[in-house]
Amino acid sequence: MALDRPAATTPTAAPWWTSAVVYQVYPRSFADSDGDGVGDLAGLASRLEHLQRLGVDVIWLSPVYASPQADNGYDISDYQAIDPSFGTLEDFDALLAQVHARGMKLVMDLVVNHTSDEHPWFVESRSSTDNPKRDWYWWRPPRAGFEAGLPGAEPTNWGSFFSGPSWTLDETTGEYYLHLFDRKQPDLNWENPQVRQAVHAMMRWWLDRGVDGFRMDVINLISKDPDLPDGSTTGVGGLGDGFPHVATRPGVHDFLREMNREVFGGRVGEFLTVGEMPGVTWEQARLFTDPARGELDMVFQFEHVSLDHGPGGKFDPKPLDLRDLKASLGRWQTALAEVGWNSLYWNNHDQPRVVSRFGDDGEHWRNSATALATVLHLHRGTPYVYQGEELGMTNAPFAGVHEMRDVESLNHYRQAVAAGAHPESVLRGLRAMGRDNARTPVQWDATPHAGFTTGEPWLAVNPNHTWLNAEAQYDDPHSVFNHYRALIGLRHDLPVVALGDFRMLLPDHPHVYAYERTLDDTRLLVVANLGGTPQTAELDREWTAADIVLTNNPEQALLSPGRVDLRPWEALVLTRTT
Ligand code: TEU
Repeated sequence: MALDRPAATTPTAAPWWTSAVVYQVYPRSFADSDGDGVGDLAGLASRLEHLQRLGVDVIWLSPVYASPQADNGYDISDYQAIDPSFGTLEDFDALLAQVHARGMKLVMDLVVNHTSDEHPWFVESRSSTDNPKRDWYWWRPPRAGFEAGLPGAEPTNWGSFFSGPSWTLDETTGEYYLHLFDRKQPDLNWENPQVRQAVHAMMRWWLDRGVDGFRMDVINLISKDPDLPDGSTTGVGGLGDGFPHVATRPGVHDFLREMNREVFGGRVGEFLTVGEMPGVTWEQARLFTDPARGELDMVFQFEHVSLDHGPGGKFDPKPLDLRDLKASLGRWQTALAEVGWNSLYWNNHDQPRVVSRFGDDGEHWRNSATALATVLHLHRGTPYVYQGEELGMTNAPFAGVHEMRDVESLNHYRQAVAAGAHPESVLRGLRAMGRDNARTPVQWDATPHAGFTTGEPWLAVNPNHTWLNAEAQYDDPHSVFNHYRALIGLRHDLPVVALGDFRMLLPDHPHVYAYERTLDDTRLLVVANLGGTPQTAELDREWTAADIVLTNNPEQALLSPGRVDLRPWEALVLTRTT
């Protein structure tokens, strides 16, 4: 991250990542080189041509560190070693050299809100109450008046993101330790300067190795209220909501500024930092991404990917109202227009596949995938493409919970059924919103296991890989893959895409998403029918004579003075000079 940022954001002085596109690799499911059914670094290296052809600039590599894999690598037991399932440090260095040789960058996934319970730091910390590393984690005695191990004895009533209490009793010392996620992911105590210094040293070690930055896992959760107060009992099973006491507290800003000074200070280079921040508001994001504050380049916010969460939460989905989506994304465009910067995403390894979620993975699969991509990519911000999204990969047809692997889904299923929910209704929520949907192997070709592995894949390949795969799309000018290539090309070639002002149009139209981008005398119009029935959109008459920059429909656009008639899932990009 360049700390001495330029004053203006004109095309010449804008940070490099304003015109960059990031591609997320979830290595476990990307490409397997040794036939063990799990993706690995050599497999990724063998597929770099795919990424170069797509035109992306940066690879965000989900964790490949040593890990017991309780949460598929988001539970780290050695930050400076590669898990044998992914390869070796030599494999990593070879991959990084190839990525750089191709003119791309690579950022690591920094998971430092918590470690694995098998990390030596935690093994030491749990060994005794007076161990020097005891205060590297959150330990507390049973709640006064309660017997250790019995319900209610947990130090707070907080629930875990992964179901159940967020405290686990450790028999060795008779105290509880905090884990906001799985019990195998104990939370680090960032109030302890020794913890921060150890994290900074590790980050510098990776930068010295040549990496180009970090995606920071739940980084807004690292500052807890040291009084550890109970949450309001609103959670499932009487578990309180600890979120207000651990999320986006003021201390996070101090920790990030310190991290910047200690890790990036004095370094010359083009770095990228993006903080994943569940629950962050646009007001808070302005502070985190204000270049003058030296904290982060951008954040991942969750407002737009929570709009279809029903009364029962994520696994109780409800239909998306496009007007809500436009209001949300429009709010973030306005909020970060003058100060800060947006990340732009539909997908990642935690979200269901957008073409199944917000599009139509049946009759209008291709057009809905390309329309959604067009709408997202031409906003102001840095787009993130999640592996397989560029192919239009869909949710998978899980027959039952036995085919799922994700700790969040499996814990939710157990807890919900134990609480009396009908298994089929719980499965419906998991099939629609479960994270395994994003983790089925990338579909490279129509061969068995889609060319992902020669062995038995750790998670079943989607049966639709027989027609939905990269090989089938490379040479099809109308494929999802080539539409993504075109969108990425527009960001590289047109300054108005990277730096133009944003203005939402037709905010109340229930099916059409339309907006304008303006830079100097150049205007760009994006207008898309995000639905399965024909729609008409009123446009300024000047757009009648505009040039068509991109469309996802090979048929002649139905442009007439003051309006455009859009076929189902038709997206149109027009440009003109004023
Ligand atoms: O996810 C943080 C987070 O908010 C999760 O609760 C996730 O968004 C949720 O599953 C959506 O319902 C990060 C990582 O991206 C995720 O893969 C890890 O499991 C989690 O942190 C713990 O490291």
